[in-house]
Amino acid sequence: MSQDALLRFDGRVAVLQHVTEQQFCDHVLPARLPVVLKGLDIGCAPQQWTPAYLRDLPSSQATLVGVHVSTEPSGCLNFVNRNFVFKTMSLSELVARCTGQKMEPLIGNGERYYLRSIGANPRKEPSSIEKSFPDLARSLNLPQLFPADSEFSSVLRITSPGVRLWTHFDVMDNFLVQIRGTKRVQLWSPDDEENLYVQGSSSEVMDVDDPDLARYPLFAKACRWKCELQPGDVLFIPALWFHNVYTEEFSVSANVFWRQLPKNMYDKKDLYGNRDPIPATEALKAIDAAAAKLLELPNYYRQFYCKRLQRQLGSLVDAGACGECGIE
Ligand SMILES: O=C(O)CCC(=O)C(=O)O
Repeated sequence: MSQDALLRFDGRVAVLQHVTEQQFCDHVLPARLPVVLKGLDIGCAPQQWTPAYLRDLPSSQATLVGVHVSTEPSGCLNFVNRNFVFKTMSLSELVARCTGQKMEPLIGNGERYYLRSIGANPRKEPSSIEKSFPDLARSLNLPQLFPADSEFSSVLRITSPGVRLWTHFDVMDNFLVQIRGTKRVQLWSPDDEENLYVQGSSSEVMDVDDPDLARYPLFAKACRWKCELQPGDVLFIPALWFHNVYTEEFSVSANVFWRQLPKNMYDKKDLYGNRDPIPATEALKAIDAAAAKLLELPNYYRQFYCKRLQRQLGSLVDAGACGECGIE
């Protein structure tokens, strides 16, 4: 099926050069749209982090990482059905496996690998590149275009060719910094939540380039935005924007996530930046309780009060969005 036939609007993510912190805060951040930032100083990592450098660094041999391993032929990692297992290996071994070095399979033929780093104390703290990979952190400048005290985590991502990461959203703003290889990113605005068959923070629609429209008909209505990231590029992914990432070749990226809500609105147990903010969690619980109460009424009354409730909730939403894609 032609992908373009599915789209009402084929959005290209805007590209901006040499953005300053002031410009980012005054113009980019308030627009709540994804943007590719070029020309930022991210350090010498794009030149230095060759596969051989990453594999042979003494600390890479000593550093253990938990890796998603999958034999799914399409390469689509699926969080809803979990078509991967976690295996622990050294960073050196991961790089060797991702770059095609012949090694004993861990779970079967056709393995693909995906690292999303976690905290040094994974039950207590979010990922920090500085803490877990200090040698690498020295040659990487993560963009600091936001207040330093709002930083939440920094994440290292290493991917073998042909991996697609499931569509999901995070509740924090995020820079995805491309270091080696290219990545194709597709994004959907929060306004498309109703078309994406979301469970938790992940979409059930796996192969977004060839979706099963008989099963997921509303997906055809969703407007996708696209960009391709080259080494040195930084993608700003605003909180709640859905994203799906495809890596054609060996890829290394890093993220920095930061808070824009007051700290106490985030779930303290959230180490990944993908749990609903506390006021939203409480509101969703209250809606569940309201639904249970309305079920006590006969249908005739229930319909009347459901409509009132819908109107009350609808009046909370700013009516500023325009057009099919909800762009302000
Ligand atoms: O680049 C990737 O592999 C995934 C990026 C991602 O999910 C994120 O930045 O939140």
